[in-house]
Amino acid sequence: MANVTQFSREEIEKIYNQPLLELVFQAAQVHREHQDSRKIQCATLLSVKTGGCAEDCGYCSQSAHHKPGKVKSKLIGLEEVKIAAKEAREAGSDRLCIGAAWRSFRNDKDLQSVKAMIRAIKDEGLESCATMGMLTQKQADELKEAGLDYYNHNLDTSPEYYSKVITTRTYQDRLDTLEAVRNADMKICSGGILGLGEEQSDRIGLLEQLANLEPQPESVPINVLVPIKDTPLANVTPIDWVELVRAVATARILMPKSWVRMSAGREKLSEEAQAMCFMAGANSVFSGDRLLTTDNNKPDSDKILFQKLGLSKLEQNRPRNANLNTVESVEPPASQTPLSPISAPAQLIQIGKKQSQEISEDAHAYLG
Ligand code: SAM
Ligand code: DTB
Ligand code: SF4
Repeated sequence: MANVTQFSREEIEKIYNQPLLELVFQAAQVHREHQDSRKIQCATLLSVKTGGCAEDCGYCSQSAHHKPGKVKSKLIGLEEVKIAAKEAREAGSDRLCIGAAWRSFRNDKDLQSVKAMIRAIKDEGLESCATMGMLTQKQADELKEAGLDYYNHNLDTSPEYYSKVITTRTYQDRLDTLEAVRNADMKICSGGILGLGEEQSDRIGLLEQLANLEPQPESVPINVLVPIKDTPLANVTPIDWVELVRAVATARILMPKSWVRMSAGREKLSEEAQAMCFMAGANSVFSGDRLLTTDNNKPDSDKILFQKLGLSKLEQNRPRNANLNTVESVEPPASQTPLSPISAPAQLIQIGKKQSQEISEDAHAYLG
């Protein structure tokens, strides 16, 4: 069903700019209404082709336009993916996301190799995600046919700021690929990066774009810039953690049923800032000590943090070597009975009264 609710930028601004603790409280309530707030979904990343990318994304270590990205690897072999999938599963992840530094698929051979990788991930009983640049409808359909559950393609920032960061493609190119993913009946993983030198209004503009996608993305990764030496954004002033918490909380309120994932940049956050993000409704992380080309939190430190906070990994426990046709992709536990129900205050912030799809109806009913 189409989502006819349009969250306006003004409505989102009002939510985003509340006193921080009110915002976090509100997001925590929405979280408990729609999700099991004690569970954290864990995804593992694997770079299957690194560097040499034709795009010029100003933040990226893999762009051939910047010094660090000039060296490129070949597409790794299927066996490596099988090993990574097994390790990811054993480490408690339930999704493996494979990433390739491509503007788009170069040829059919690469597409067929990636399809084999997707099948191997599914055979391990994991959810599959891929991020490989732009897709045509035919490519999206083929990936779906191979068993791909999610396609990651970030909008990254607001439409207005986009060309300050990337010049080799447009915002509309991104939206077109997301549409192809949807048309292929795959789930969308789409989010952005904070700390690109953007204004607060750009962060709000990003959230506006994501929340108004029809339907909303099932996964919303929120990255904080990991500065890469010798890239155009290497020396941008780091973002305050409070802005991250505001973005996470606002994402949770606007997209109550999505996985809101603390993605790149988590390694530099204190335990306290991470705890605040979980309080604000983040319910997914990348686990494993590497992202694509940069470091991630050590599994031991995550274990300690989760123990301190009383959080546990979701671990959806699907059978290994599951038959592709019978494994259902598990949705966020939307209809779960809240663990510690907190009654909603009669009136929080008015964010619009227009008709919407179920997701947005919930948010509006709750908030309006
Ligand atoms: N090439 C594909 C694409 O751009 O869609 C997929 C790979 S790309 C590395 C995936 C996402 O990682 C980007 O859209 C961006 O949001 C994030 N990312 C890349 N480099 C980053 C960095 N240095 N710091 C934070 N996030 C980063
Ligand atoms: C996303 O939003 N973040 C992940 C995943 N999707 C593919 C990638 C983060 C990359 C961080 C920089 C690096 O390791 O190269
Ligand atoms: Fe990096 Fe992806 Fe941009 Fe290529 S398209 S430069 S891999 S972020």
